[in-house]
Order: sequence, then structure tokens, then C-alpha cells
Amino acid sequence: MKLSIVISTQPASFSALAYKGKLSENIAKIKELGYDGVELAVRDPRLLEISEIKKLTVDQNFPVSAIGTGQAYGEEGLSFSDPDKTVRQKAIDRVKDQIDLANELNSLVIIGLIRGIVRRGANAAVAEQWILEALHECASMNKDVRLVIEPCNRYEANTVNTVDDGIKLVDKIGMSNVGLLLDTFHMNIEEPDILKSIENAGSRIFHFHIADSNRWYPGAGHVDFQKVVETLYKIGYEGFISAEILPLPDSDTAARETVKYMRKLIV
Ligand code: LER
Ligand code: MN
Repeated sequence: MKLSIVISTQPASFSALAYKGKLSENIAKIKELGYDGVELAVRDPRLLEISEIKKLTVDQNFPVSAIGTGQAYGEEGLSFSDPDKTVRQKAIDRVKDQIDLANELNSLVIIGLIRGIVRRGANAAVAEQWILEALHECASMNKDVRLVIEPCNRYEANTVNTVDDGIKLVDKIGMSNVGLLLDTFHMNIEEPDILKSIENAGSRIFHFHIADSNRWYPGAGHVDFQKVVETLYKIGYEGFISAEILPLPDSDTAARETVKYMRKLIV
């Protein structure tokens, strides 16, 4: 298993990002701290110098573990479940741009908060159908790029909150390039037994986020990462473990403590 950390390519209000600001400096820093790769949170790929990002990462054998898309929802309100068809189409088009970016960087695309929040009074079944259709359309665009659905806790989302919800959705879509991203922070809130949930998801897991129970770096809360890592080995997971953590007490300490703690557990 390999270790990466989420950094933002563009200004963002989402808090669980260890680093925002100058990308080249942040990538150099996390390389020096001993990470194997970087996860990029991207609001709009069209505003990025993709060739520059490629030079800083894949061209130097420093992989991009995943492309996060949640900022398109957080900053611009684009979502797969918006009642307005134009907004839903914009969200789909944005994810297609993210898929092109992931193709270029040999990465995968996260479908987390971009699912949106189904509004009070809206028909949940209709919204879930929109989400399913959007996922199907995006996943069909380029079958070489993997999409990962992230179950997110009830305080941030109201569709696909649990791992079981995620498993059902992935199985319903039934495409080999659609899998799951599990996140210890969300699982700590929603799952009765995190280890069992990881086992149930099994080979559907294409990507994995770590944060402790308080969303600080691993070791700062009460998630049992030793058992989590053992379970990931047990199911044969070989992907990235990516730290999506608060920059507390400061970015450098959080990033450094993550490496220190996780390197004892993964090989
Ligand atoms: C949001 O809480 C989160 O975990 C992100 O990875 C979702 O896009
Ligand atoms: Mn996450």
C-alpha cells in the first residue's frame, strides 16, 4: 500500500485539506516528508496548467492517487441531484473534465459531495435516479478511468451515507470502472463495525481516505488504524491510503505526524 495526502489545486473553503496554496511548493514538501504520491482536490480542471502538474507529478514518478471533485459542489453548487436540469448537466460536464484530467494523469475520480444534498420536500427516489444516471453517463465516457463513490456521513450528505449504501449502488451500476472510496472519518460516524464494512466492500474498494475520528492526523483520535490496515491487507487492497485531514495544529505537523504514524503500519 502507498501513502498520499490531499492538497488543493485551487482556493477552497473545505477544511479537511492539509495544504492549500502554491502547488509546486506543496508537492515538493510532501515528497520530502516521505509520501508516495499526492491526491489533488480540483474545482475546475480547465483553470489548471495540466502540463505543469504532469511535470511535477507523474513525469517524476510521483503518482496522483486521485482527483477530488467536491469543490465544484462546495464552491459552485454543482451537483448530480440539483432540481435544476441545467445545474445537473453542468455537474456532469465538470466531472467529464475531471475524467479527462484523470486520464492525463493516470488517476481516478472521486464522486463524493458532488452527488449533492437532496433538498427537503424533494422526491428522494427521483434524485437517486438522477445520481445513478449521472454516474452511468460519466463512467461510460472513458472506461479506462475509474470512478469511486464515497459514502459520506449524514451531516455532509443525505445519499449514500453508509458502506452498504455504496456497495448497493456500485453493484447496481455494475461497471468494472466504478468502485468505492472508503473514508475512516465517515465510517467512524456511520458504521457499526468499520472492519466488517471494509471486508464487505472487499475488491470494490479502489481508493481509501484516512483521518482520525476528529479528522485530525492518524493517532490524534480513537480510530484503530492498526486494525484498519490489517483488514485492508486481508482483503488484498493494494491502492493508496490518502490522508484527508485538517491542517491542525498546522499543515506541516499534521502531514509529518501522518507519515510517522502510518509508516509503522504499512509496508
Ligand atoms: C468530504 O467529507 C470527503 O470526505 C470528501 O472526500 C468528499 O468528496
Ligand atoms: Mn473523504
